[in-house]
Amino acid sequence: MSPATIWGERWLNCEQPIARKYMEVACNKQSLVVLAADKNNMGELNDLIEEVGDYISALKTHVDLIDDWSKDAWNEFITKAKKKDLLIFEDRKHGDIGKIAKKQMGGVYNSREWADLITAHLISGSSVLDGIHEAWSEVNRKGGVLVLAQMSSEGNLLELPGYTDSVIEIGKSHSTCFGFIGNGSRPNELSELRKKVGQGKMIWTPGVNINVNEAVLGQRYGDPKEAILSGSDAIIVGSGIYNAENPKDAAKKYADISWNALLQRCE
Ligand code: S5P
Repeated sequence: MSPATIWGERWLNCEQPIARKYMEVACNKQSLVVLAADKNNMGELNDLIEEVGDYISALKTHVDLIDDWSKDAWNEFITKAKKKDLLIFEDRKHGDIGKIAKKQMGGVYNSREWADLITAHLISGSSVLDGIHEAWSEVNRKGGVLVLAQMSSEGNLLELPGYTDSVIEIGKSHSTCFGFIGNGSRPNELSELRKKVGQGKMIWTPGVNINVNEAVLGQRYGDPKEAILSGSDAIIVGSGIYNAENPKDAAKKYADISWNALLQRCE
């Protein structure tokens, strides 16, 4: 199915190449699944991407989780993921002032060179977005930031009155903001978020799992289908896939659920 048929105006009006790329890949693979590849070593990461890479549309990493990280091994892994047509999304959760966020895009991990997308909190204000933008520009790249507007964890302080609204206001008007992280575990909060964000930016949602009781340490889970129906454009799934008895089957299942929910949303 063509992206224009599925995404309609959002595809036609979209000015961000990365968002277009995501919408296109999602249609090709019929999947709105972003894999949270929260594994601790390169071997497991490589195995996981081989196994489920065909059923997901983006790869979310936490590069600092890896025990045996090396530049070469990482580059090889990223090359493999790109061959599977995946956007690379580093979940760095930046939050420092602009000039430091800019430097943090370099350093040992040098995420400005390989990450297409990156997360940031706006607790320090909009300069974090400018800093990240400048870091990408210096290596002749243009990436997108997913700004945390909501979180899935219980008792998170983004819920304090006014915070989410301020984040939406800044993010909506900033060209480096690709979209927002929304709380996948609470469909009503997601619908509210979509209303406020409008159609111009993406909303990607962690906190989804077919087995909602699997949440630990303050994580909260909601139903993946409900998340898409409530306005999410991508479900971020980690343990629901990599801890499954058969990760490939699990990835296929999340892909089907997400795609069918999108079709239902388009009806
Ligand atoms: O509010 C949030 C934001 C994020 S990015 N809640 C989250 O869980 N995440 C991330 O999504 C988290 O860092 C992890 O990588 C993933 C959820 O993993 P799961 O195993 O609970 O599906």
